[in-house]
Amino acid sequence: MSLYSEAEKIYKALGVDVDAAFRRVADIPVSIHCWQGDDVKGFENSGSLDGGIAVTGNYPGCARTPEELRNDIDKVLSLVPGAKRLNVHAIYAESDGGKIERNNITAANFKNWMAWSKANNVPLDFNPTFFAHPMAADGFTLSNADPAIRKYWVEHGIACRKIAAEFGKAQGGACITNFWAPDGFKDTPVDREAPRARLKQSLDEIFAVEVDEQYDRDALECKLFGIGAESCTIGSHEFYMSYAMKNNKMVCLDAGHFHPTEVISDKISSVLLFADELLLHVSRGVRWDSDHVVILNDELYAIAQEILRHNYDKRVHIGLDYFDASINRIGAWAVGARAMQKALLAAALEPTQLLKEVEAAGDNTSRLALLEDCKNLPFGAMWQAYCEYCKVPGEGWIKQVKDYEKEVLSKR
Ligand code: RNT
Ligand code: ZN
Repeated sequence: MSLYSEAEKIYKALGVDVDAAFRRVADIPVSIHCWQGDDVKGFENSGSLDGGIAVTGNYPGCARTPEELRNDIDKVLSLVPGAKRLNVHAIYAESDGGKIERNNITAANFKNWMAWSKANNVPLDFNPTFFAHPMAADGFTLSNADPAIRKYWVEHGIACRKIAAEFGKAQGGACITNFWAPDGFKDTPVDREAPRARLKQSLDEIFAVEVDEQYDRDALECKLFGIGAESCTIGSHEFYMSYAMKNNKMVCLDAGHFHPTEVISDKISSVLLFADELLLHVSRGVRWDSDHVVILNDELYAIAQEILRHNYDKRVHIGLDYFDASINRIGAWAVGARAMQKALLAAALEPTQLLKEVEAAGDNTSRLALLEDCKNLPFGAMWQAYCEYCKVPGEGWIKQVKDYEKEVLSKR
């Protein structure tokens, strides 16, 4: 008797259909972020990373060109089970030698990404880039008091939605476009209202341009604070939640963008009682929004449980958002994406029906006991089998990363 069939019996006794769980999880797309591969640099050479986010480490082998980055992504995708999407930022625009102006970019600047998407059958998501640019030097973009600067960023937002719609058309399904702007004050402002009014005005101007919903859907990402913008973030939780609800947009909840004791897993069911869809940035903050590699911790389990227990498979869009340059970037990427898959699989293999029954009966003792016993289920055998089902390596996958490091990364 194999480890797998023993394990399957144990799950079956709890009322869990393992085959159905594999099929279900393999069908939930996870949008893998392109920016783990090159430390959020992009191809513009217009300035170093800012906006209150930071990448630390200088592990050798960073992708230097679009081709290198796409090759690295191919490697990562080969190590991650389940349905995948690729999340691209506007700074990953390519030009044929000319200078890229963010307010003027078009789908032509992403034709190589679109060709890659088609060839690999991996749909694209998109993000305007409101940071790492001379026009963002004072820390204010869409809420800037200077009308010329604000106009530039509004034009960027409009250009990005048009590009996203082209992606959507080409891939036959909506591209999710996520708006995050770093705007905020280092020290206590006197007027918190005016910049927020300008941000609202900018978003109104951006979304006033008709873009087919079938091809582009927009999300708005709030944040508590950023480095250098500790005292007041213009795009706060209340700001974007209100804006999104009123204007029929999605909110994006980033796991690192709230108070350290606050968790996004608890927010999902609240948001989805009022909105059709929601975007997540699955990340791991260590003491601050440090964007550490996602690992299988309590909060990751909880996020996956919330999605699966309430059958939000199609209403929650899962995006990854972390960047670590202190270790092999491909390994970092794959660890995080595989952890997301593990959490989804564990949630799909949970005896949810049983748990709901004891809860409904008011038997909180059994609920606690069962939840604890679930931690002893033979998940390892299931993970290995799920990886085989998805034709990706289970145990021992890191060897492939090490080989790639030797053959490819170390020669850069
Ligand atoms: C920053 C936000 C944002 C970025 C990416 C690169 O705090 O989380 O989503 O990480 O757009
Ligand atoms: Zn994010």
